[in-house]
Amino acid sequence: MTTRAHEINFDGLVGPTHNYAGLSYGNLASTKHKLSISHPRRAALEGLAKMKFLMDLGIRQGILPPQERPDLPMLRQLGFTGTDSKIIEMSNKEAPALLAACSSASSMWAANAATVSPSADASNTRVHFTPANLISNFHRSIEAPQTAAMLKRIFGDEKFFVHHPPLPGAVALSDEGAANHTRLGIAHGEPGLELFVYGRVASDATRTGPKKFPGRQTFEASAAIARSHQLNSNRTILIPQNPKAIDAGVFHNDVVAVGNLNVLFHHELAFAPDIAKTIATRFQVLFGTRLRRIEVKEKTISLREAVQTYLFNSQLVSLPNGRMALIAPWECQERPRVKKYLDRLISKGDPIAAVHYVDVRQSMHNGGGPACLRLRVVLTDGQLMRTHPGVLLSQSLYERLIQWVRRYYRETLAPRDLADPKLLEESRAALDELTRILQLGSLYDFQRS
Ligand code: SUG
Repeated sequence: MTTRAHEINFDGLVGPTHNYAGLSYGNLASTKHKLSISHPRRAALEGLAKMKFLMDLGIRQGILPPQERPDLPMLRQLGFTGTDSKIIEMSNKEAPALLAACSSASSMWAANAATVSPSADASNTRVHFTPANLISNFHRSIEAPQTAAMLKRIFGDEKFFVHHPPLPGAVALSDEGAANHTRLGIAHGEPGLELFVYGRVASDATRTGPKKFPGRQTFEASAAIARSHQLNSNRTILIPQNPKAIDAGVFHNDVVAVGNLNVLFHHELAFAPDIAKTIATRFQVLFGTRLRRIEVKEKTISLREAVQTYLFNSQLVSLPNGRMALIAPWECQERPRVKKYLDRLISKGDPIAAVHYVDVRQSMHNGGGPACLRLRVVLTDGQLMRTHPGVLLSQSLYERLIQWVRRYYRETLAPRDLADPKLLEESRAALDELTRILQLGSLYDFQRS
């Protein structure tokens, strides 16, 4: 008998310090918008509107709270002393890049929070979580400890959930979480086929990699996670990313590919040549049915246009009626060629029945589309019962969160505002209130000290 399971998207709620600091080399949008003025309130409302849209489609939706920013404990660890205001002042004066990194709201991109394997895939039949170490960028590497604590709080029951520590913070084990991980199969509750895509092999310096931008995910990191999640090696494929894609600004594989159940939607240059066919063959052998592979040729939509529109960073979701829909970034309908492609794709009605465009432009300006904002967690009914209910979206929670954002978030944030000690106070007040709304208890360091 099939175990009933649901894929739940847990979206990272955008934090009050959302800003454009140009922190991510190889992420073209982040570089382009460096030092422009951000709109934290709009960003958070856009994110919430996307969550509500999915909920209204009948898809379960979860929320991951933002992290404590600016990260005062980290600034202290970096040698700044004195009162909180003094620390902000001195770090702004002596090391503004560190203050910007410690103020980033980057935990919103929950696809990078962790890699999650459903219990159906793990030999010990528990759900496995490995928070990503995110060591490729300092501002992201500081997310791991808070992510680990938060996931343990939400998925606390050890009988159902296994929490691995983030991989060691070494260049050879650089891990960017579920952004480089896709799961295919025939039903969410059945054993699947897990794809891990890596950008470089740390132990093989002779291998031809990207020339311009760094590959963030290593083979070694992906392999370690597949091992500790107790996955069946026959149902796991480690896949090299195409170096051309990385050099075109594809720092995570989810910018050029997205999969759901028996559908894999990807750009021709997403993977190293012929890999997509290998995936299809393995799928056929394992499930006795054909993988519906939608490959978009470079001549139809170039990598450049894929990166500009984040077409493949759409969420590919199963609707309650069994059909699939694509939740695409707004930017896709602004590009006639991409819009035309999508119109044609859905006119067939199968395997993708509809496209819905969502406006997450504040996040997009930092290189984060709809799929970057969510962490997919497959849970059975029993596991869902053991998940902290306070973070599951409902109409009333949505309305409370809208009010909360309107009350605490600034309209705009200029780069110089990161030096304003009031921003720290406001952010703490907001997060303190949020932990009450989500019934999370004292989650943050400042609530305990
Ligand atoms: O890691 N941007 C994020 C975007 C992450 C997108 N996630 C996925 N593709 N899954 C990153 O590059 C920019 C922050 C700044 O520049 O202020 C940033 O961190």
